[in-house]
Amino acid sequence: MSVGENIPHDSAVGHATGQSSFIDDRPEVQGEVFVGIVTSPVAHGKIKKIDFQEALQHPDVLAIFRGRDFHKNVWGTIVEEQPLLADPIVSYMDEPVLLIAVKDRQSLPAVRRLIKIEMEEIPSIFTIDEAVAAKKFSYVANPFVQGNVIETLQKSPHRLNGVFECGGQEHFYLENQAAIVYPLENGQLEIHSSSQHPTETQHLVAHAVGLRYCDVVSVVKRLGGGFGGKESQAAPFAAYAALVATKLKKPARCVLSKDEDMKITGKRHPFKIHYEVGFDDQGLLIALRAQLYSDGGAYTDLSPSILERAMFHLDGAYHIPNVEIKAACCRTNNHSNTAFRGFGAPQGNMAMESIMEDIAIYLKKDSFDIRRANCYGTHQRNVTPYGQCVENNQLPFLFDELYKISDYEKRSREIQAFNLEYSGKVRGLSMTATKFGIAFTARFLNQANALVNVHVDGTVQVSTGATEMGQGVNTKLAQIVADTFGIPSNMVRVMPTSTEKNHNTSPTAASSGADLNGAAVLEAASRIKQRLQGLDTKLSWTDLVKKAYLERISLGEYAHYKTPGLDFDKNVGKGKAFNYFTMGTAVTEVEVDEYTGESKVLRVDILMDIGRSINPGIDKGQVTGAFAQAMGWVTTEKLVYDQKRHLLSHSPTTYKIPSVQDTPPVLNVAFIENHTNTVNVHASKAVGEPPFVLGLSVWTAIKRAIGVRFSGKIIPLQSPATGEQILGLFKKMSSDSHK
Ligand code: MTE
Ligand code: QUE
Ligand code: MOS
Repeated sequence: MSVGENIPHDSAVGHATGQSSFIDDRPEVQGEVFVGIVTSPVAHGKIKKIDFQEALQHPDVLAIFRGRDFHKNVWGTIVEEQPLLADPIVSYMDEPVLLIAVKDRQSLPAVRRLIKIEMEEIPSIFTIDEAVAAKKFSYVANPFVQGNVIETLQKSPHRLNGVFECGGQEHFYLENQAAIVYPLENGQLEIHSSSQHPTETQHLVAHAVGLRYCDVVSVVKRLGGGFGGKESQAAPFAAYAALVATKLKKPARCVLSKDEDMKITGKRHPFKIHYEVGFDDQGLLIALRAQLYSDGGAYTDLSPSILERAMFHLDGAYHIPNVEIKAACCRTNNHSNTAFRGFGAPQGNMAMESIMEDIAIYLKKDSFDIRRANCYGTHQRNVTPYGQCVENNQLPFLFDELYKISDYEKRSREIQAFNLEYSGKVRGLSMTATKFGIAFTARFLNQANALVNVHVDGTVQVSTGATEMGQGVNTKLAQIVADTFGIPSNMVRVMPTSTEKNHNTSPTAASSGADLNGAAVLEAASRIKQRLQGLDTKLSWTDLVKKAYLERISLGEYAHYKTPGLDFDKNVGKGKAFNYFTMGTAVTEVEVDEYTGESKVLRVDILMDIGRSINPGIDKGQVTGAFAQAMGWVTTEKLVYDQKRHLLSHSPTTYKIPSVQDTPPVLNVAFIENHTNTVNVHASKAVGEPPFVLGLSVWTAIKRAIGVRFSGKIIPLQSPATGEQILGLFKKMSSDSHK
């Protein structure tokens, strides 16, 4: 019981009624100050002079700080190289440069106008092409190689090559970056922030103001969405508040506006992928050679791990006998790009799905047949480019089953008929798939710890390093504990995440929050249960707990979990990188208007293997949410900059995320039965990121729809497929075909 039930999200009522408390909902305490940020006016330059004397005279201003005021003005999750406040070199437009401590945040615009920054500009690099030409890389990965690519490419009956580009994406969480820091006794600090990684926040704050880790407590109650954007990049804002709190010995609050957040923080990595693919008459892949470039922006951040995950997911759901994948991360003068749901996998997978459509057009076959033929096998053709065997492979079944339940064949014929009848509109149908590797590819992160306290009234408090950002991890953890004890899940409270209770935690990321913390919680709760089983088992739960207390039996437990068996070695590019794979297929039908370029999603069918779900209702929400988010990425969410690299699309009026009107009128989500994933807690599978990749079917369906008018021609569609791009393609391709 409890595990597998559709228990409502533990914040469902709170969110719907507005009672859930986020960082900026915390009541202002006496003496509290607000921390405003002043940012760079150029994308690349040297600060010659900052004059803030006049600003200091403003009655609301308490102090102004520069980078040099930090104990240590440098941070970085993988490489320590990024200044907290740029000083003297700024490396991207709107990079934070100064902090203003004010009594009232309303004064900030007036104060900012009193500050003069003199810059000496330095030439900038904004695009992947410019960075590649200048050999500006923040990271070059060791390639993945299998078989003999050069020889097999040469011998392939058919070859295609091309360049595929996809754009970035703004996280658009509803709660912007936010932190409040309270100074305690003896210089200690208590941080409350909206972070996916409380431990990184604790560590960075300690470095920034010169404290030991034991003098900093970092608390996260919940996030109003993170999506990867608050994994590494939440920490600097806590450091800003910590600096002010330490210097002024007052509580300090740093909360960004949407515009500021969109301009300052990093986004999904744009990618440019060059490829050459060889295949036979049936469309079976023989060889693939690919070179991936990502735009990491000005600093390294998590880019190396994101680039690697793109390499790991370039294969998508398809077996490639001979393959060579090279990859590099470009250093540019853009905001430092960061984790975003999928973590590079969508970008890699997208290139492959694009190739699948191209092969289909080239061979004049249905792209479903090409995909199905290339799909990883269950006993053969099941080794990935990095040498890991695809075990428990459900992909062939997922393809065939969705083909049936989505009525693919019949609808395909109907769409052909529709497209023959001229209406100024064309329709496309396309099925894509994902095989999402679950585990942090950085092995040390695959660990978690949990604390379970049973109180004498029988209620339970649970604490882990997992952060609740809407994905429902707290509800799942409560279910696991309730299930272990055989009690209703409302007797279990998941407490705010705090580094005081759970130390050295990993970020809640890589979709493994519930996996890792769930396993640790299960272990802790099981040990308590074992101790209770020594007592009279006929007693009710509460009487049993009371008796255990009187018998002086410990009712608390702490446990640690690490994922066994991971051994990927990046020096040779081989090994077991993932604990298992979450798999799924999706088929999308779109309609594209030839005269406006507008695209509409008519119907979506999704079929996934998420193992034995701990909470199918929450998981369904994850699937539909991720799909919609991906749909935005591949259609309307375009980041636009001016020549100086000001972000022009810095608010919801100019940056178009999917709205309720864009929701597909038919959106069917189904899960297959699979109880065999015994390598994970309760045989469940992670669900947070994998369905994002399925949103690619919207893009491939658009690509197919455009292709209707240009029979046999490969459609060089890039992502996002905005109306502008689609219209441009129709125009260009029709004028080309008249030449
Ligand atoms: N769902 C909601 N509602 N809000 C979020 O911020 N983040 C996603 C996903 N689902 C997110 C979400 C990302 S990027 C990840 S890695 C996972 O949730 C993290 O949570 P989990 O590991 O507990 O699934
Ligand atoms: C998936 C992820 C992450 C990852 C690898 C994945 C992730 C993350 C890191 C990471 C890597 C190196 C570090 C570090 C973190 O790797 O979220 O602190 O030094 O943070 O496959 O989601
Ligand atoms: Mo998710 S991008 O791994 O935070």
